Amino acid sequence: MFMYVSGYFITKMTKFVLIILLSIYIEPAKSACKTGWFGITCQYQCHCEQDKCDINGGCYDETQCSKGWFGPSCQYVDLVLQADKMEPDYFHLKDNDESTCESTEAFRLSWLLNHDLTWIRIVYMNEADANITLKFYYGQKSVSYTSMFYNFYDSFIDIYLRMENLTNSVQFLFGKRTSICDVRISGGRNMALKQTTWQIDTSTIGEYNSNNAVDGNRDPNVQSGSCSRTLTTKGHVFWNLVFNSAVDVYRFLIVNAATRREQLSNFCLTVYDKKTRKVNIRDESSQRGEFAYNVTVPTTRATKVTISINNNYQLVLCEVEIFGDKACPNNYFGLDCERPCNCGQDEDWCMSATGACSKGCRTGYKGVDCNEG
Ligand SMILES: [Ca+2]
Ligand SMILES: [Ca+2]
Repeated sequence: MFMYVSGYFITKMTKFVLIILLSIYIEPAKSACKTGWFGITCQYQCHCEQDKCDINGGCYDETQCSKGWFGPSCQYVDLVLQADKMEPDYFHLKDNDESTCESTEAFRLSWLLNHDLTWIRIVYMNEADANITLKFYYGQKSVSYTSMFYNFYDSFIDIYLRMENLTNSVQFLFGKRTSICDVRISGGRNMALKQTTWQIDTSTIGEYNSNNAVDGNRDPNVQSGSCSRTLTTKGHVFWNLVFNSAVDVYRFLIVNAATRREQLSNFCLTVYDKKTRKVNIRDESSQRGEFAYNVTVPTTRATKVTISINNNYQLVLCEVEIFGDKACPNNYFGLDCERPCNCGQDEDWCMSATGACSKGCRTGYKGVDCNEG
């Protein structure tokens, strides 16, 4: 008698269990890392709104990439938001909202810095339109590109480029009045984060460890425990970073300490590539030291980066961010080059960032990453 369960109750119980199971199933796999990080070894910084990243860096709870970030796992900096000038100044093209649009025939973005551009995304209100021309400039001079391909999707296009020289201005021409909702220009992802570092003396472990400069925290307060600092021995002081695997780099952000900023003036930045070719960039701008240094170079294959100062007492770096992308082996892409490309032809150019193919996906595959059957 006690074992009797009515049919009605069983149905209710089944429903209840089903709902529980379903809610466990649809619950996104949240990152097991500290808030603000994701990845197998928690090596990637989360760039979803409110730090709501799943284990792959995707955004849950209907959040999207934080303003200033876009692309796979929100890992790519948006240079549109870093532009010093937009003419005309279209607010809705840079508001991180794909539902707000502007009607335009043309606009132009300019930066004080020079950039090597690799990838541009344009989001349309309606169907993406093939009728678009991009013009690049360095000051008044026109800059050409060595290759470019367009990939069309329902409401956006991706344009991938290889530039001949650095550019500081891009003009978008649509041919006729067109409703555009968002424009993104990739400034790469931060490849320096959590990489292997060391500095001239290893005795400064702990509080001023060399890896404080790649901990994802730009806090310029030396006492906060997020800056690297060498000991005070006068001579050639240096800080080194080695990438886990080769990367293509084009932009550096070096955050100075808030106090005694003059110590970092006249630093030398050296980029080593596979053939130990050196690209030296010396700061000659000032003796007083800036809050932060932005340095751009044409895309350079890098395995190691050194920041050094001659004849100095100390080298303090509160954060070093190096923007670019992985130099994936042929036919692989992804944050760790872990995903095979599905390009139609093996000699296709497959983008490390998205897996997009220069001559289209292999037959039977579609989508930005050519991964949908
Ligand atoms: Ca918008
Ligand atoms: Ca730091």
